[in-house]
Amino acid sequence: MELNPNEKLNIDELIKDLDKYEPKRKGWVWRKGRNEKRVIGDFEFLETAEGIKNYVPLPGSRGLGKIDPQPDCVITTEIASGRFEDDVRRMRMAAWNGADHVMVIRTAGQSHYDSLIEGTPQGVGGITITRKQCRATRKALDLIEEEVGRPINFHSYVSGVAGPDIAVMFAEEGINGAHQDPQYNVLYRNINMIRSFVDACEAKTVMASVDMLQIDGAHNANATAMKAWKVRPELMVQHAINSIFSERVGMKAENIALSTVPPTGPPAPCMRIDLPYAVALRDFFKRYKMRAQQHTKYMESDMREASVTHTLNLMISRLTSADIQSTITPDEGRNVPWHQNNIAALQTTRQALNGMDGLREMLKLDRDGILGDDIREIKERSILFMEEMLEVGGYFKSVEEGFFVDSGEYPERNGDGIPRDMNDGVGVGMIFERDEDYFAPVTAHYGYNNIPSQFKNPSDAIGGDTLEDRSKIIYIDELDDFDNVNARLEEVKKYRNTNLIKPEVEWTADGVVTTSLFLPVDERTAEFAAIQCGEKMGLTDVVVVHKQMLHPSEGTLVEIKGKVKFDIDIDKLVIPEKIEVLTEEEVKEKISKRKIHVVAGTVGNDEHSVGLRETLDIKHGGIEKYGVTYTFLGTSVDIEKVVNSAIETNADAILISTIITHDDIHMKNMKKLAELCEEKGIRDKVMLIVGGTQVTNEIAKESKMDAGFGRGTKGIDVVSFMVKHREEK
Ligand code: Z98
Repeated sequence: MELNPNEKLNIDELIKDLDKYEPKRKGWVWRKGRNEKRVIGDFEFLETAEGIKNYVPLPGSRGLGKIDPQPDCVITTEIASGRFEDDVRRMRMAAWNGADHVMVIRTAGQSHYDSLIEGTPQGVGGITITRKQCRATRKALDLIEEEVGRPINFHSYVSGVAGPDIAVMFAEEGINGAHQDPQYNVLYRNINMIRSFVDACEAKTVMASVDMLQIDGAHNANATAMKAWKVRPELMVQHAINSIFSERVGMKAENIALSTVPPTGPPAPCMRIDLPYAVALRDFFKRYKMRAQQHTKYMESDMREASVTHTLNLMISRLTSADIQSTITPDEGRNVPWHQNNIAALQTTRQALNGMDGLREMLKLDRDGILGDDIREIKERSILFMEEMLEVGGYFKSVEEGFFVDSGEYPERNGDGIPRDMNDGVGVGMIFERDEDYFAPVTAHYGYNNIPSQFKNPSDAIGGDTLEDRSKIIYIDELDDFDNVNARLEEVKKYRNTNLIKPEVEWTADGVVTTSLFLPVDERTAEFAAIQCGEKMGLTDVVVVHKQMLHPSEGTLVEIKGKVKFDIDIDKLVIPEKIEVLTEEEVKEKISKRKIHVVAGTVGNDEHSVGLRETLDIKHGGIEKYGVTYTFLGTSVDIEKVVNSAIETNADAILISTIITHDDIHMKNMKKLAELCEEKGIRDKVMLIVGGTQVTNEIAKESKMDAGFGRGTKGIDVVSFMVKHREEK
């Protein structure tokens, strides 16, 4: 199976023969060619990696040769809509938009399952992580990485009471990275702390055996604390505990990444709080990788606000460093992320990182002033925190005493931390000391193992374990007759590779659309009025996803989402032929060799000249920019005058503009122009071009013109036509 950019990912093919599929490789991959200067287009970049084969360039790159410099760090996107069969399509779009780390959030509650789940049940707020889902997703990513020409890291979470089981399955299925941090289980999932740390030893050993990258969970304190900026010292402590613990268990330092999030966001003076924290972290944890996650705590549903906060976060990454730049979709506060918002976050990231390329070479952080003072203070507070932990008897005791996620800035304490009892929590009492003759015939295994002397490797006893001999993996397909991928695909059969489509935000044919409305009333009234507007527009399931009061009584902006009931039959669409436009360079070169002169004016009784001027003048990228000269006759010009002027100036083209369409006057004027040119014997020599808001190429041609241009036309479109048409003639 191979991907063709002009064809959709074939989901049926993807899920076929999954029982036999083997991942192409294991282990984490960084971008290639970091720390090299690189010339891309007209510019030299200081902080890029090797480019990719297939990509969607940033919108602004149109005037910059459509370059797409890939920043030097791995870029993450989180995709987990609940249906893996839809997510793989989004992953493909994300890869084309610069993502090479795909994180799949787990379905709500999976942490509490004490074993693996099989099949592909639909997830809630995430994906049910199962072998089949992992295998299908890895298979899709294996194809997508071929298509873009860069490896893609697949990532999920090794947490909950089945942590070690998940780790083994991930190792078998070629998952490249995972969050693993026993403190996460203890604090946020109330899993017994001894169980959690013992499980972590096993899980980390398995992850290490296949070089998976580990990301910790310290940032969750940030997200949970009442005042996120107050937990900076504690965050350092949590990072330290998991990192050192992981190394002791056997992970390589280079496979350990800290999950760092700038703790706060505007309108707080966030750079002054977040930057010292970021620097202190990098000072303390030099041996490890930095995964810069984006701040989400002080964000609601405003996409613009989220993008600005993200951009400030990206500036911190550029002023310090980031090995992985994680992106959170700007619509997190309103719904489960949608296709376009994953892409928006990736574009914000590439745009900001490209724009700030080399910033560090020009600006030096001033450690002598307030920055240095704050860095020192954070470090001192975190060391004192650790000292107190030792005083009370260690990590477990300090958790029991509620040291963590307290809203006071250490050493201040507000007594609102998350205390957990060492003898309580999920899975309590489930840790047993190994017997003297304990023997587990597996290679990636933590701790005591009484390996019989005849075996070099413990797994020799069974002729290799599942990590060494894949044929021993038991692949279980769907177990639920109703909740499975085949049933879901059947439901949307009508829309899969047929002529029917529906708008979509996350799942095939979900029918969801959004609309923005400004309503000249207060916020509460606007909210309900907007729902009614949506219903009157024919939408169902209308929900307000964002509202912003612009003034208490003058008005409110509301965004609603709703579903459309209709389908679009693409076979019945009338799509005019696409006109290929030459590049600016091609056009300039051809005109420099053979000039073009144009006579232009608005004709009849038409006084609207703005569009025509935009098409002519250099200021707005009009045809003058490409070397075309013109005689502008003004507005409401008589057709005869236009033709005479063309004869006098020996023009190559006549460009008329006509906005008024009353009584088809625009078409009459076109015909009149063509006929007069014929009469005067210049029709073969001059190109006749018409522009206007109601003009289409078809109308123009019917009216004896050579070409017509409507709304949105740029100078390059017109000039490109003239150059090509002249050559054809
Ligand atoms: C992120 N989406 O950083 P459940 N383990 C750790 C975690 O940080 C998380 C989980 C497990 C954000 C934050 N983090 C979410 C260390 C979640 C998730 O229990 O299956 O939800 O585990 O990627």
